[in-house]
This record gives sequence, structure tokens and C-alpha cells, in this order.
Amino acid sequence: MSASPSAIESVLVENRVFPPPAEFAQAARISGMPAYQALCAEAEADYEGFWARLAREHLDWNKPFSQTLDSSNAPFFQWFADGELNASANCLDRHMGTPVEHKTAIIFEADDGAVTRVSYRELLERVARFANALKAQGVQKGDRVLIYMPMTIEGVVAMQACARIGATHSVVFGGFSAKAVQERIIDAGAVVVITANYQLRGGKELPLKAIVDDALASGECPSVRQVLVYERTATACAMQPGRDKTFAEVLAGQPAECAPVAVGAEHPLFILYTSGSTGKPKGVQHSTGGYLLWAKLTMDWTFDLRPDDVFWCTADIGWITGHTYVAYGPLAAGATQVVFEGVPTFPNAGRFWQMIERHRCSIFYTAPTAIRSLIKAAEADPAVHPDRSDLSSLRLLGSVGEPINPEAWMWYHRHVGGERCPIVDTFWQTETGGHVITPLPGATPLVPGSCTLPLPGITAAIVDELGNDIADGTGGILVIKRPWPSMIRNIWNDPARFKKSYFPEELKGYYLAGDGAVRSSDRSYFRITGRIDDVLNVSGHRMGTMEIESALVAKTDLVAEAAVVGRPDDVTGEAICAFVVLKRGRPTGDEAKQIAKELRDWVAKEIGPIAKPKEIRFGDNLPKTRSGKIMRRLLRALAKGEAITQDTSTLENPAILEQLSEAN
Ligand code: 6R9
Repeated sequence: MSASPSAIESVLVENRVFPPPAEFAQAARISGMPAYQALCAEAEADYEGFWARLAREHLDWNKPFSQTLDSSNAPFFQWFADGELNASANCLDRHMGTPVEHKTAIIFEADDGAVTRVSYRELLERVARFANALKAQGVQKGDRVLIYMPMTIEGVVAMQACARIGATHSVVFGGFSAKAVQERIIDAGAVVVITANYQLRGGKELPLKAIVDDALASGECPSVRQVLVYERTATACAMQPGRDKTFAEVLAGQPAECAPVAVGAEHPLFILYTSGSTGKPKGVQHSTGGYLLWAKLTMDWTFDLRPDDVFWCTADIGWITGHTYVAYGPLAAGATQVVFEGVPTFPNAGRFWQMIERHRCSIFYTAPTAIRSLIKAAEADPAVHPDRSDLSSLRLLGSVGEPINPEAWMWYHRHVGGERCPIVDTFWQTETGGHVITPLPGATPLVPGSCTLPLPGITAAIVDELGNDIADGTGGILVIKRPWPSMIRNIWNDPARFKKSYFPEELKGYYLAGDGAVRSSDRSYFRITGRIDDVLNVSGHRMGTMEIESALVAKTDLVAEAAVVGRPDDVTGEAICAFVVLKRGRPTGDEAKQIAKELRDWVAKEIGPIAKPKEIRFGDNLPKTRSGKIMRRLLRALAKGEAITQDTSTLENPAILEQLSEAN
């Protein structure tokens, strides 16, 4: 079986329905559709009262809030603004003196398979010591700290320690380049960088500190005073005296107690950079109160968390999923969670299934791209098939990051979930902070390929270009009509872009998600049809086409012009396809291959390996209108290998299409 584009489209006629298994529904926190509908009705009847109730129930406040929602400066909405709390205290301290204190917080499995466990008590002490170390380095409330760390307990500790002292963290995924790290340091004005000497992935030792050195080398990051280095491996890395210190050095003598700093609910907990439709990534700014409420609430609602669950979200802390469902949500909810350092294919592609068996995971949350690649691997080698592992501990599965095609859904359901586990297909974004459209596993009948219905209180809708509602069955623009607690607060340093990107004037003040969607005629279920802007989704990672184009044309000795589009891919969902015009003319044969490789390596260096185009095609020119606009629609068709049926009469240079239709 394969996830062909036609399979993705076949969801249009999807009519399989999977109601929640009776046993699951009976025990669930939200049990049955009437319970879901009752919550929706409560939110509708008293929107602010609903969120106020939940914020009081789910979070510990140092100072209670008196106002729930402040819309006076819309779209810069404020939630619980005069309340004060600390995120780390809500994830750790709150469990002390309860049965959770000595419960395992994190089961860490290293790349080489070594397993370490820490209890909530131990985690609190580690976070407190690290928070003290940060303070000793002069980090203060409101300072920005850049975290460039491997998937380790220390990565989570670093985030929690920042939160504890009110410093705003900005985590950068360990696959990003020196240039990307540098841009983020500069934009955020980070005073400290927390990194590791190396990261271990798939049996390989990959440098992190050396990349930070590169990012700082040019002297363009004057804000950075200190680099703190976690020695993940025994291999030495260069250390700059005065600037660089090891974890061991800064932790020495630090006490295991550190009073959490109460911050206002709107205090920025973190900035996380994500791709948009221009060349420059956006620093998505999240709050403390509203964000944390969501992290905790969705652990209960979407994952139906119970005290004895073993939760495993496979996302890296460098992405929003790793923020909300590794670093904050599971801890706020007092869950035992698995944190995995490595990759799904090492030492073999059965690693995920073997780990579920080893740790008796009950909730497993991953991305469709991982599922699709593991389907391929299992078909090629029965030894890594999930059927070979004992997955009986699982009770719930989740999917995130991109649309899951029904064939992959069915395989996940059958071979991983043993046909007994509901699958929550959770739609959300860096900007939404947590799930917004998702099934509730004890209530919502599932339809493969559909993220089903909005969470209670989420006013998701499909509208036309003027913000008018569109009937079920017709595709349109996905919006959320009312503000909600965990929404993006701002784009760091760029409020004008925030307004323009997410609250365009013509959309009646609605939040614009950037995705297209359609609701089914029978159940009004949402199905996400993909981005409507110039953002690609490659293996569940967001990549801006403009970002890649800027990187390509930055190779000024070689590249005259470049246009990047996505095309459907069996495994990665979308693949990056670049059309390039060279200054020296169109290369062919071996020269084309060699230059394509050079450009791919260049993009990896400029942005990171995840941005490498899968295919590069060279032309004498790009298809343009007479006014000089690149016709991306035609490029998308060419990348897919489709015959051009569109009207090309407005093209300046129709002959170019034939040249670009062949792979080099
Ligand atoms: C959480 C996360 C957000 C974009 C989003 C959409 C796509 C995420 C999805 C989904 C269909 C789902 N997306 N979940 N599409 N079904 N269940 O992935 O955040 O990296 O910001 O990406 O991912 O296109 O707009 P982020």
C-alpha cells in the first residue's frame, strides 16, 4: 500500500466511521457526544466565564486574575492579564506532596538505547539547580535565552529553568544551520545560548556547539554574553574562555531549590520561529497563562490522560509539538512520558514499536510522515513490522503535523492500534499553541483523514475571501472567529506583520490559519486541504518557499533566479522542487547533477538539511507573465509531472515549459 496522491484525495469520498470503543468511552473524561456538546454549549452561553472556570481549575495562580479577556487592543488580545503564575511551578512544584512527587516524570531513551528515569521530585531539583545557574550567569526575568539542544532531559530542564526565572526561551531545532541560529539570536536579542557539544542521532555524533560558534563568529550577535554547553558526549569541543562554560561548571555548588518567579499571565513564555510566506521566519510569541492552560487542558481533553498512562510524543523540543506535548503539557498534567533522543530508523525501523513495548506506552503521538516511512520499511522487512512487537499497552494514538491520508490512518489503526485504539488526528499550528480541531477519543466518531470537530470554545469556521461563511461541502479559508487563550500574542519585533498575517482587514477580525479546509456535508467534519500561502509542509515541518528561494539566490556567483514549489510525495507529504536559472546558462548532464548537489548542500548550510530541495531543474528562464510575474501554478504542475492544460496565452515565454518539464 502506498500513500499516493489519489489516496490523499480519496478522503473526499471517505465513508468509514469508527465510533469510540464502548469501554474507552465509558471511562473517558469526556464521554460521549452529549458531554462534548455540553461543553460547547457552556462556552457559547458564557464564553469568558467558560475559560475563566477552566483557567482556575487547571492552573495554580499566585495572584488570581480578575479580568478574563481584554479585547481593547485587538488583535493584541490579552487573557487573564492581571493574574500571576509561574509555568515551571505549574509543571513541577504543584505535584510535590501529592502521589505524583515520586512518580516517574521522564523515561529517557538515548540514541544507543540506554534508559534513564527521573521522578518529578528529581526533575524539580534539576530544574531548580539549572535555574540558579542561569541566575548566577546574570539571566533575569524578561531576558531571552536561545536553546539549541538535543532531545534530552537536559533540553527540557533548560526550558523549564528559563520559565522558572521568567526568562523567555527560544528553542531552535538542532537541524538548523549556523545562519538560521544567528538570525534567531539577533531577532530575539538572546543574552545566553544553551547548547550541547554534540548530539547523538542514528549512531552518529553531530556537532551543535561548533554550529553555535559559527553563528557567533562574525560578531553579529553582540547580545550573547555566555554559551552554556551540555557535554552530551566525551568528545571535546572548542571552548572560548570567558564566553563558554560547561554545564558541570555552572551547576557546581548550585542549590536544588529556587523559588519560581511569578510573572503576569501575558508574560512571554517563549518565542518559537516558524516559516511564513516571506523569506524571514516569524518569531511566534506565546503567553504564560493562556498557553499553559491549553497545554494542560488538551492533555485531559484530547489525550484523555489518566494517572497510569505512559505518554509518548515523538516530536523534538525544537518544534511547537515538542513544546506543548513534551516540555509543558505532560508535566503540567503529572504524566509519565517517554523522551527519545534518536531517530525512528536506528538501529532499525522497528525502533518505535520496540520502544512502545519496552516502556509499555499507552498513548503514542507521532506524525503521518513517520507512519508512512515506517509502513514502507515494514513492507520491505517483516522484522521491523509493528506486528513483531507487543503493542497491547497502547490505548490511544495521535497524529499531528500534516493531513493523514486514509490509507496510512487505516494501517496505523490496524497494525499499531490493534483496531482498539482511537486515533486523534489533531489539527493545530505553532500559532495556536495546542490542538484546536481534533476528535475527543471518548466522544467523537472518527472518519479517517478528518480532524473532525473544533474543541469546545474554538470557533473554527470556513469562509470566503470576505469572511462570509461557506456551506458544508464547499472548500474555503479556515479561520477562528473568536480569540482563545493559547493563541499567538505577537510576532516578536514585528506587530505590523502579526496583524497583517493573522488578522487581515477583509476577514472581519477573524484569525487566519493559513490553511484551506472543507466540512463534510453529513457531519460537518473538518478536513484540512493544505496551506493556502507559500508555505510547504515537508515531513510535517513548515518551510517557506520564499525562504528557500532567498537561500538559493544568495549563491550570487551561480544563481540568477529561483522559484520553489511543493509537489506531493508518498512519504514526506510534500517535497521541495526548485526551478533554477543559472548565470552561466542552463547546465546539462553531469554538470547539472554536480551543480544541483552543490546547491542542495548550499541550502542545507543556509537553512538546514530539512530545506534541501528534493529536485532541482534548470532552465534558461522561468515561466513568466508579460508583467514579469513567475507563474507558480504552472511550476507546480510541472513539478508534479502533469500535462499543462491551463491557458498559457499570457506567458511571455511558453517554450520554457517544455524545457522545465524534464528532470535533469
Ligand atoms: C502542530 C504543527 C502547522 C501546519 C498547519 C497545517 C499542518 C498540522 C495537521 C495539519 C492537517 C493535521 N497541520 N496538523 N494539517 N491535519 N492534523 O504541526 O504546527 O509546524 O506550525 O505546522 O501544519 O498546514 O497550518 P506547525
